[in-house]
Amino acid sequence: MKTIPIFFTFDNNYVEPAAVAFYSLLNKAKENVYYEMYVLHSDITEEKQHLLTEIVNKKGNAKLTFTNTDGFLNEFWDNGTFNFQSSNSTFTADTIIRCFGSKFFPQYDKIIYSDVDIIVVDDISDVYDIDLTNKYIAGVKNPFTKWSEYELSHLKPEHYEMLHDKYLGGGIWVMNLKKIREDNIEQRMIEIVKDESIVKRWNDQDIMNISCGGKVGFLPLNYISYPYMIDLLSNPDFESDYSREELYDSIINPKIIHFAADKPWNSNPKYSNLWWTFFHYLGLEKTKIFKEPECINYEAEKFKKKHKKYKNLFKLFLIITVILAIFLVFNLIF
Ligand SMILES: [Mn+2]
Repeated sequence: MKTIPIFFTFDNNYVEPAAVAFYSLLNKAKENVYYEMYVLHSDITEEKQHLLTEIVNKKGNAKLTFTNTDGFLNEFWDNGTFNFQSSNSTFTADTIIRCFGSKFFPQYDKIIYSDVDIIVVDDISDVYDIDLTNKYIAGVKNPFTKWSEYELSHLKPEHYEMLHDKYLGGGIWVMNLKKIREDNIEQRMIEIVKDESIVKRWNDQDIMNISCGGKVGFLPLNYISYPYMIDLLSNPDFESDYSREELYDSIINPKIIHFAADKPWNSNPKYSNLWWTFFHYLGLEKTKIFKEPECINYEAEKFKKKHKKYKNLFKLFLIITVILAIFLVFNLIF
């Protein structure tokens, strides 16, 4: 049996997406894989914790533990030194807690961190074996830095110089907790959190990338398959650090679908139908983060309409047949 620790950080609003993520992860896990799952949070209710535990227990190949981190980093929030320059309105303290896995998991030398705006569509246990010698972390390189200047334009020149071709995106990280502790990277992270001159446009990603100083490893792009990559590939001007082969492979052989931009619960990105299928299968209920009423039903509605059209045609055919039959019988008798 291969036991793999993995942790997540989200708040009470993200329990339903997390339920989909958890179930999809365990559903695709190989038979010899067991996940030690951890949630770092500050406000998830007992009821919602129970809901997630039930879903994890359903598959039986994992154990789920909740850790309340309330208060951690508060000093940086309350006195306003945290530089809140974020394009992401749902960004909370729970977002940067994920950088501090080394603090919360002293029992592990290595751990996986994963977002919950995902669907796992293949076994991902292999990522845990990546060689992290002399590296603090491994993740998927941001594939858009060549294409869009905005991705890294907020970095200081020295940070840009150091990171422009190795800036890790979010979604999934394998963290070398041992080396992070040995080299006291936590302290560096806190300094970056405090430093107002460092713009944290991508929050946790900026903190992690800058503090690790480019000592990072890379996972294949199919560990973070972006739903909108299909459209980008049809644009002849699109360029990326990833090869054409890798870009296409992320769509053809995805392991994790990452709804990095639009989310299925408040928009309609590609693969929304798959996400909603998990949602309904697990008997989940919509909460206040759900903006779009029923993204899933676009196709279903089309099918219904088509079906109705044929039903009406069939009715018409029946009526004509009956009239013809009456007419025939009438003619035969008289
Ligand atoms: Mn995400």
